[in-house]
Amino acid sequence: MNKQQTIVILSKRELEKMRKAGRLAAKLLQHLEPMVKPGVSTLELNNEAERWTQAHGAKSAPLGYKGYPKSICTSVNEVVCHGIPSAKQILKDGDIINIDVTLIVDGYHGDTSKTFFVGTPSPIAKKLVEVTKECCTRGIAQVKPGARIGDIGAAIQEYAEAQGFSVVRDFVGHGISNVFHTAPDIPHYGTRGKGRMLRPGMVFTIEPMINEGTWEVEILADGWTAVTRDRKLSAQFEHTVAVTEDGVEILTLPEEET
Ligand code: EYF
Ligand code: CO
Repeated sequence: MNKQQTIVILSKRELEKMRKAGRLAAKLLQHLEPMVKPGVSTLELNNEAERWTQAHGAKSAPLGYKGYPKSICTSVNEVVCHGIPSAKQILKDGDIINIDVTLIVDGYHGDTSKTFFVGTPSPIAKKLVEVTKECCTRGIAQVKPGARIGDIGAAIQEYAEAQGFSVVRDFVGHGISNVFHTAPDIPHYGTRGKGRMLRPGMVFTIEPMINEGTWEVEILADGWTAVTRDRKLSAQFEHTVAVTEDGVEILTLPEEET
């Protein structure tokens, strides 16, 4: 029989630490955005992210995590996730790039990502990125006490597929706190009313990866980089969220909401 995994409920003190980590991670994405231009290498983005993180007294969670070699993930065009920054990868007009950052502040993690346009996007790239952002928003809107994890995935899948796109199955959102990845898994596809019930104090990421073509992925020979099997475009947005007494709090926004 499958034993249910424990989902940790964070204390008020822990939630305050998650807010600090989430806000700093969001500010790092804001800081990197003006650098996203044709001619910039993904290694330059990585190095600036690492410099800024250290200057703000934080730590990059991906660096060394399970052996990952860099501080951020930079996933360009057909790369679904975990693209490794490289001096050889120079951004060009029309590319899309997801930058995924996770910072550790006072022991707690803030995990967020956005997909940016490099110069002027093609019509299909523009639509894919806009739909993926809306998928993330619709997933977050499902979060409240008493809702089920399946409600999140169903909302994302319904919208993505209605727009003619597909939802990646192999990578999911995750619980997050003083550890980077923990229970529960948050699939970005699914059935309403299914899965574990959400309770105040649960914290997890919602990070849909939406593909232009097939949902299937392959891992490149480097052992890290996930790409679409048909090499068509993929986009992603991610927030870290907390279930509150009456709904949801997005922890990875750049400023405190009043
Ligand atoms: C061994 C890594 C491990 N994993 C997840 C390690 O949740 C994330 N982003 O939202 C996330 C980010 C990173 C990450 C960065 C590095 N890793 C990557 C790929 C395979 C793998 O298996
Ligand atoms: Co994540």
